[in-house]
Amino acid sequence: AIAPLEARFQEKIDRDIKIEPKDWMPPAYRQTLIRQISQHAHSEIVGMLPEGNWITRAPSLKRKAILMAKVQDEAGHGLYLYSAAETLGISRDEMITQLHTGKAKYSSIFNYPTLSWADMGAIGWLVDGAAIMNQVPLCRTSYGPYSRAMIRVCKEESFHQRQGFEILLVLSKGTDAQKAMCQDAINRWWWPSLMMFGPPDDESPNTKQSMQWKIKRFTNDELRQRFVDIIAEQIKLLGMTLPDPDLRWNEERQHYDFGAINWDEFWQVLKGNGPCNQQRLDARRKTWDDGAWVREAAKAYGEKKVANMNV
Ligand code: FAQ
Repeated sequence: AIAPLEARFQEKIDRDIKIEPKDWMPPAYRQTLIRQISQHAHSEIVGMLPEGNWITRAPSLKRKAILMAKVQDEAGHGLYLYSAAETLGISRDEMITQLHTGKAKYSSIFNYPTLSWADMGAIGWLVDGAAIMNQVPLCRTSYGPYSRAMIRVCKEESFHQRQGFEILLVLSKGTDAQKAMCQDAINRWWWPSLMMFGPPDDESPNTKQSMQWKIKRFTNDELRQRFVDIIAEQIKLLGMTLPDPDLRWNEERQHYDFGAINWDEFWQVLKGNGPCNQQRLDARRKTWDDGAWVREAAKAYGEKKVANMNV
């Protein structure tokens, strides 16, 4: 007797009525959301590591304060997203175990190293830029708690992107060494940021169903193209270039054409073979183990409080 329920569910989706935690939903819809939201949460948390690497080496007090605030925002995003996923019936412990055992994915982009200060600019501009392109439509995703979490996340990401672009703008007007550092960071982050949108549509097993359920509002390739179109214009303001000889405006399509993405590299990174996969997971596991005493203390305190109330 699940068919009428499914039909009513799809009708709600088609009418753009949000699905809320206590509403009936197909088990596969729930599982897809748990997968996507938890992976999104893990990305925010693992995403703190590449930038955390530069907090102690930021070139000025102002830059350090801004970078610390940005990395803290990412922790906040991770926490909203874990909370949104918990409304679907999975516990936070379970999600964290999935991350630490390598069962759950997180964004491929965070498996690349941050080699210079200019990388903080390139991450803000390109990585947060790609994140916004993907997440603004998620403010209209069909699951209520996820869509509401996205609104604040997107506001903060917009600030992150502006600060990244400004870092690069300053470097692009600096000494020859600073200009070279700026170009080098753009060269290294460009292709991995295009991979953030996921595999091409014809190799994306989840897109079709997720579009029908309005979990995703645009396909991977649609969002990637929009991103290329915007960045190909913004790069001109920096007086830098994108590392793609095939990038050119296509008058007929009214879009930029761009070169082939190295999908072998993408699938290798997903399998755990990127430059920093091991380092990132080790760092997360170590932080979890080092924090055991805090969890124990909080639990003991909670138990004491309950015991006192019973007196
Ligand atoms: N990395 O069938 P599809 C941020 C997996 S932003 C790793 O197309 P789907 C902010 C995919 O999970 C980054 N894995 O999948 C920040 C699936 O595997 P599974 C996070 C990827 O879900 C900025 C398989 O490949 N943003 O953190 C990637 O329909 C700066 C097949 O793919 C989000 O998570 C990838 N790039 O579409 C923080 C946004 N792409 O699970 C710090 C929400 C695909 O079946 C600093 N997520 N895979 O084993 C989404 O919009 C979607 O999940 C996509 C993938 C578009 C990422």
